[in-house]
Amino acid sequence: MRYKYLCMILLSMACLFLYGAPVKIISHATVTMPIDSTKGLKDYFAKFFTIGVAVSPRALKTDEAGLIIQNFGSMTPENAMKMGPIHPKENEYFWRDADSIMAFAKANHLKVRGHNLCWHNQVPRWIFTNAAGDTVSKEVLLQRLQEHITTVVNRYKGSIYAWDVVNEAISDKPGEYLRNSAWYRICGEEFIAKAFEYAHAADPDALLFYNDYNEINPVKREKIYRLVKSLKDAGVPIHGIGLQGHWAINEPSEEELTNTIKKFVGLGLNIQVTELDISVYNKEHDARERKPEDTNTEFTAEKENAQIEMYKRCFIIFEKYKKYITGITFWNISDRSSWLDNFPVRGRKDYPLLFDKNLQPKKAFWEVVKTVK
Ligand code: HAH
Repeated sequence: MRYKYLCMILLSMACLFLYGAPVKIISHATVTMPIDSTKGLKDYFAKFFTIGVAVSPRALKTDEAGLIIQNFGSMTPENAMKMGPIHPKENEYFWRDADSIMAFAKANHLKVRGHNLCWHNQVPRWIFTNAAGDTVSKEVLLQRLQEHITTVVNRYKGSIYAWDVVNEAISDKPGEYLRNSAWYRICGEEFIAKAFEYAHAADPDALLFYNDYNEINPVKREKIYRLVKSLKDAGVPIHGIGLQGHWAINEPSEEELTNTIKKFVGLGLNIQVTELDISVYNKEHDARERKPEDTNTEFTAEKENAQIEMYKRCFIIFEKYKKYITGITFWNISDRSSWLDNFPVRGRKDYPLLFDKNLQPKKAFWEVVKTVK
C-alpha cells in the first residue's frame, strides 16, 4: 500500500515537471494514471485532420508558445518564408526567422506547412527588374524563380511536409481568368506549372498545393478548379488544393461551402483549409479607409453568437468531408492580434480566432469541440 502512495507522489512530481502544472491523478484498482488535463484543439480532431496555425517567430518567444504546443499539430510561417522576407536581394537570403520557426517545430514535434513559393504580393523589389531597372525577360524571371524555389525548398527538405507553391494566381474579376500580375505579364501562364516542377525537383516527397481565397464564390471557384484540373491533366506535380477560408459571420452559406468542397473532391487531390479565420464583421474583399461607422469594435454578444454559428457550420461540414480534408490551419493564434486587425480596414480590431486576447478558449472553441462526433 505504501508503495502505491509512493508511486502516486512520484508520478505527480513527474507530471509537475513535465507539464509545469499539477495534473490530477486517478487511482483505479490496478493502475494509476494521470487525467490528461492538457488536451488541446488538435487532440479533439486528431482522428479527422491535423490542426495547424500561422505564426510569427516573435510569438514563439511569448506565452503564445505554450498555447501552440498544447493546441496545434502543425505550424505555417505567416510571413517568414514569403519571397520578400526570405530573399530580399538577389544574392542574399534571410534565414533567421524561418529557421527559428523550424527549430521550434522540431523541438516540439510539430509538422510544418511552407507558405509560399510564388505570389504576386510580398515579392522582393529586385525580382522583376535588372540592374538598369528594366523589366527582365521570361527566361531570366523563370531562372530566378527556379533558383529561389530550389534554394528554399532544399533548405527545409524533409522538414516541411507540404508547400503552398503558387498563391492566388486566379483573378477576382469575373471576366478574367488569371490575375494580371507581373509573373503573368512576363511569363504568361507557364510560371505556375514551372513553380510546381521546380519545387518537386527540389523535394520529391513534399506535398505541393495550389492555394487561393474566395473559393466559395462560384465564379472564382470554377476558375480555380479549371486551373488545378489543367495542371493535373498536364502531369504537373500538384498534390493538393488549399482553400484559404478567410470567412466571416455572414459567409459562407452551408450550400456554398458544401458545393465548394464537393467540387474540389472531384479533382482527386488533398484538400486543406489553409488559412481559416472568421471575422466578426461582414465580409469585404477589398482594403478600404476607416469610416465613422467602424468605431464600434467591441466584441459584443451578438458578434460572438454569429461567429459561433459560423464556426459550428464550418466544422460540421469539414467533419462530413473528413475523408477528403487532411488539414485545417488557422491564420493566427489568438484574438490578441491577427492580420484582420489591419484588413480590410486598417486599425479596426477583429476577433476572428478560437482563443481570446488572454489566450483563453472562447465559447466558439468549446462549440467547435462539441461538433466532434
Ligand atoms: C492571404 N491573402 C495570404 O495568402 C497570406 O499570405 C496573408 O498573410 C494573408 C492572407 C488573403 C487576401 C489578401 O491578402 C488580399 C485580398 C484578399 C485576400
